[in-house]
Amino acid sequence: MADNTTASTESTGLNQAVREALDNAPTTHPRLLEWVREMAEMTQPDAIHWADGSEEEWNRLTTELVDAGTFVRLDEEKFPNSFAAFSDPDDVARVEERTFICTKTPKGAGPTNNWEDPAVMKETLVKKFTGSMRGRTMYVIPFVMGSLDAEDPKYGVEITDSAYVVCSMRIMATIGTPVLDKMTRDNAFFVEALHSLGAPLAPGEEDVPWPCNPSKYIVQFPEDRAIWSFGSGYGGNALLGKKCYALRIASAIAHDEGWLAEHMLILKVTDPEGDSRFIAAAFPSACGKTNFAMLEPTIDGWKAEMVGDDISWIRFSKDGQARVVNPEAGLFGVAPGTGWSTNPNAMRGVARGNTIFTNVALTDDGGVWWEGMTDEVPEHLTDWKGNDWTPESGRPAAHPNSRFCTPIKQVDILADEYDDPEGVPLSAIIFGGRRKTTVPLVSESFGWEHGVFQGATLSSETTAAAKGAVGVVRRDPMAMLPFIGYNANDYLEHWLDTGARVGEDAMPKIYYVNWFRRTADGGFAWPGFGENSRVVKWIVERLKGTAGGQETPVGIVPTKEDLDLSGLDISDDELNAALRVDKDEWLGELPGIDEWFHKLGDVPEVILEQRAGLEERLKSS
Ligand code: GTP
Ligand code: SPV
Ligand code: MN
Repeated sequence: MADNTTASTESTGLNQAVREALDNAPTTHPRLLEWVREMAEMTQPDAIHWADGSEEEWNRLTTELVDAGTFVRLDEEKFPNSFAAFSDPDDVARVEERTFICTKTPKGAGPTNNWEDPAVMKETLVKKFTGSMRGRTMYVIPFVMGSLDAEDPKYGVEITDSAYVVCSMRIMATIGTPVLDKMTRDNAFFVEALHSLGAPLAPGEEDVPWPCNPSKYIVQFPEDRAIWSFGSGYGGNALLGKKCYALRIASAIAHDEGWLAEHMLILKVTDPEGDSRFIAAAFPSACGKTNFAMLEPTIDGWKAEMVGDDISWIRFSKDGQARVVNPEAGLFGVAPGTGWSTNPNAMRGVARGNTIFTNVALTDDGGVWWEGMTDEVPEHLTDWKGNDWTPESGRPAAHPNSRFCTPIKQVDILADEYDDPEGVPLSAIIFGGRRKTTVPLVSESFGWEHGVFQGATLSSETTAAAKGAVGVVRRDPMAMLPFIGYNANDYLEHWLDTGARVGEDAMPKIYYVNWFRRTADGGFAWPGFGENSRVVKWIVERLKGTAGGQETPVGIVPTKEDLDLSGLDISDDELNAALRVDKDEWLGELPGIDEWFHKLGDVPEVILEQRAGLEERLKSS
């Protein structure tokens, strides 16, 4: 790796290829031209490529990635136009410790984010980025999150030195010429999203398949609406339209503009009468959003379709109707546990091809495999680290956070309305987490404020989606802990204010689910996946006013009789374990909630009142 700290002492001038790319830029957008030039001067790439988003470009870049050893081309029959990539073993997930919200004051970032003064952070980052693209091509990717036909299209431009990022962004967002043309015509504002692997190449130095840098910085400047990401090539760290823009920056924009940017899937449900409703659900990373969004109902007459699987932008029209948009154009889904029996819709989508897999295992015949993909385990694989693997190896073949990146249009249960620029009307919001105990299968909130309390105290066991310990219970408000781009107290206040402004009656009803509760013998109490349609049915019937439920201290919970259990193979013990609201377990939950509120420090009064109300109801129950 070249030493980029010496960059400023060497030539900082732009080479001829770069100067030509700037002079012949396919845009006249003044700020864009200025910004790209500044970033080129700082990062000193060998060349600049303006991504047009074309198929020809995809073919060229994927071929280059195969030649570089970053991609393995999969068997054309099994997975047409698809590739497997294997990351550096130290670059496999989001890095929350290295993620920063840089606002003028520490209070702007709040108690849950890492903060640094923007000027100080810029100084650090300028050093990191200086010369960081030497020996590489700088790609400029114009993109839009959500529809290009939206009233106020949310533009961004990602500058990156990773062709893997360009190919992945082409799947995850609308990119290239149509975006750039409209952005230029309207001289539109765009989020500046700078990304570098931080792995410059000295002249003649040979590249590695997955360049990255041990020193990582995932930095958001919400007040400037800007993103600087250094050192990682992986998912949420590097595909800057996704978590950095559509959640962290967008949540700050949403706070200012009166809407919500959330870590939620969007599901369309049609009941046997033919009435359709849209439901959004917030579960923390690797807690079941993609699977729930692609649910295959196991109950007669019910139909589920997908609108989105990870991110929701919820706006409120003048008549107070909540409308939700999925700003993404692709899925970046967890591979392990996604299989023909649990999520056939995802498997069919992926099998259509045009997919980038990262950190899965390779089969001997040019396919891919991961834990849970098929019931049968292959006898021999090449694991995600490139080693021989057999079932006796005693370690996972695919990394627990291995992913598939697939165009959303390949999902055959995609709802027609998925890309409606105005979004779809939202009837219910579900919060959920991964809890072995305490939290029942489903409960209905007593109202908006109680629902916001449920969201504010949402808890879940940590997963492999972020670097760090797995299985530790932590509070994850609205499944947004790693993604709130400002002060979490203000975020909760914003939820409350939005409800008050729009009016309780017009707001979606709030539910809280837990697919992950365990029985005494340690197994899952509830079978999950397609069987979650039974919970959806109860929710829809509650919305219609036709289903019963029992009032408990934590919300309205269905009894066995209120749930449609026809044809379900479940024991009484399991069902009791799934539905039970245990007073002692919940009283034991209160210290954790108090500790969390103490950490937040400035929790809205209304939420503290909800906390008191819960304790009162528990003690008098
Ligand atoms: P991110 O993409 O990280 O935001 O994750 P996600 O919330 O979309 O999670 P995903 O649907 O990919 O599921 C993650 C893991 O949870 C997979 O291993 C699934 O097999 C498992 N899972 C999903 N739904 C269920 C369920 O209903 N029951 C059980 N037991 N496991 C589930
Ligand atoms: C998550 O971690 O919630 C994801 C994957 O959806 S990533 O894009 O890496 O953030
Ligand atoms: Mn996610």
